[in-house]
Amino acid sequence: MKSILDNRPELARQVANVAEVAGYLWQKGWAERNGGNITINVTEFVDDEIKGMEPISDIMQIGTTLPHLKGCYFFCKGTNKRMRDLARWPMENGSVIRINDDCASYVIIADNPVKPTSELASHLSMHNYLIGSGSTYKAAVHTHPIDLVAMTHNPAFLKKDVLTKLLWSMIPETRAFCPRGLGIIPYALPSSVELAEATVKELAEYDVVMWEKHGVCAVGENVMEAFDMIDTLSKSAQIYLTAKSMGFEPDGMSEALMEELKVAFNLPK
Ligand code: 2HA
Ligand code: ZN
Repeated sequence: MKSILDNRPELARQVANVAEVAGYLWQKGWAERNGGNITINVTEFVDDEIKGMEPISDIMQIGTTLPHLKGCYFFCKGTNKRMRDLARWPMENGSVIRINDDCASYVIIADNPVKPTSELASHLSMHNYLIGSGSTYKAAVHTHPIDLVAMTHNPAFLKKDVLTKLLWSMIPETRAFCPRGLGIIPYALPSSVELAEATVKELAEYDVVMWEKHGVCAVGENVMEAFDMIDTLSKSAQIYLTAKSMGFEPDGMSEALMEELKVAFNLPK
């Protein structure tokens, strides 16, 4: 079967990276059934032939208007599709969409009419924010890490930057590789525009945010970077949990050690 990826090695590489990360999310146990979603902005890989491609779907509404996305293209995991299937067959479990000139609707252009993720409003709102703020980030990943989601069931951890400081203090890498910390978004209905708007607000300060009692959402330069930040935070959560299950409260790195790290690595916060 003909694919939009044929003779487009760079675009194919982007989709292969999404498939690789989808496999990791499944292996981690973070992607039950159709849980989680990935979108990447592939506009820079779009040539004139792609621009001329006829839609293979009806016009569909995003649910919100996103002015910076006019004429942009995204590869999106399909709604109701399994991460573990996206890993093996990305073009059967995801699709390329084009945002229409009204900035409020889109069409699917390839390869199959797979309707994009149920969290499309959140994902596209994040991409819209990123473009509008001059960011070079191209990827958004949403997944359900067991340890991090469990932590959001404790109200004490929902106060601003309590989790950021706790997770940073478990192992130096977490502060170094997730230097903007972890934002918290109070519970909102999955797929809602309210959740999308709350997520975008937090991106001014964080690259990774928790959706209370639901999951985590990360943005990054590419899909691998977004995954790595979530993986690093999850590692810290695992260290915390392991210490607690051994029967003690982990000491955590002291404020002085954290400050030393901040200076040594020239970290932003
Ligand atoms: O796509 O994770 O939040 C399934 C979800 C919705
Ligand atoms: Zn989810």
